[in-house]
Amino acid sequence: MLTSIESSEAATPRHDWTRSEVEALFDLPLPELMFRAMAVHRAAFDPAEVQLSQLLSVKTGGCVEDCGYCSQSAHFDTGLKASRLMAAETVIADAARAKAHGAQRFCMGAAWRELKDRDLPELARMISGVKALGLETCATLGMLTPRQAAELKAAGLDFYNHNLDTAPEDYARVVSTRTYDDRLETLGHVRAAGMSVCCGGIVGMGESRAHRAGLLHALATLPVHPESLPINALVPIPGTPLGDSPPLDGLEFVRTVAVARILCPRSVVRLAAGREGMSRELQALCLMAGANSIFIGGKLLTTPLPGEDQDRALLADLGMRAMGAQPTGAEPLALSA
Ligand code: SAM
Ligand code: DTB
Ligand code: SF4
Repeated sequence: MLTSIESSEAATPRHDWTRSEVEALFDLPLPELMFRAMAVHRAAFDPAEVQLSQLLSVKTGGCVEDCGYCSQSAHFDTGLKASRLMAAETVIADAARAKAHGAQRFCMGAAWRELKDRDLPELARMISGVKALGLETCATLGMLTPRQAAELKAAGLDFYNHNLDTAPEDYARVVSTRTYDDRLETLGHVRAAGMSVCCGGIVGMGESRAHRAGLLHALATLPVHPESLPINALVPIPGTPLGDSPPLDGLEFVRTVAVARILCPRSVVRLAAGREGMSRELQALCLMAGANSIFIGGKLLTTPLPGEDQDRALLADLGMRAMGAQPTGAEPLALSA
């Protein structure tokens, strides 16, 4: 039985959370935090379902931004080879393979500070081709103008990923070449164009618990909660300023997921980067705490994910299935063979 607090928590998403309320959630005994997150999760979603996305880096490396976690920044020597924007046909062929392997959404990422108009025609072909396969489309291409956002929407883009990464007061430690307000401005253009928002952040960058609370507070007090909310665990990249960050304790990561679930009860919370470094048991705790999306396909943008066989075995062992797939009882596998 849910108490009235937990059921109302799920029924009416709030946008007026205070920082101290968010910090108090982080400070709850873990069993209490998990119970509340699980109750909220069940009120809006089937907890046996997980949304499956696949990423492709359609333009890799050489980025002018200095995000201290990123393998693709031209400011740091990470040994990554830069490449130009891929041809639409190549991307569409990759998306078709992703769909055949069980992906529901295909996300195209580019190492750009901002989208340039000259690249829009190729991107529009890419997006409409991926959409025509019957996949949900997502892109992450840096800052957008209102007109560019409208053109991407017209091409068939369903989601735009643009992360806030950390708390507002921690942002300058992580990135110096843009501001939090720059990020919020693009998110506003994405909303105004009628696209869904994918927005989250990274933990394990040496930030404090107060900063993790500040990130989630910023996300939960947006005018509309992001439809997708990725929580990335830093994948440490040698050569980047944050590459030597001390790893975040797994239970603190679970707390972060649980708090995100409670704050944004209707959002799909994604267990995003860093899954490769996590045990099956830690991933299971995150999925129980309210994460209900993962990236699949063996690779994020430039860093590895668990292999398809490992993901299939994990979901089968947990009795979980792809979002929207029929429960079969006999075969609870989410990924196609
Ligand atoms: N250039 C675009 C931008 O920054 O918005 C899109 C690509 S960028 C790689 C997408 C997101 O990936 C970043 O906002 C960040 O949250 C995440 N990310 C990048 N490098 C990461 C790393 N090493 N570990 C975890 N997350 C990372
Ligand atoms: C998000 O929040 N995580 C994904 C997606 N949005 C674009 C990217 C993770 C990138 C991890 C580092 C890499 O593979 O380069
Ligand atoms: Fe560029 Fe995005 Fe990497 Fe920042 S996170 S350096 S904007 S590719």
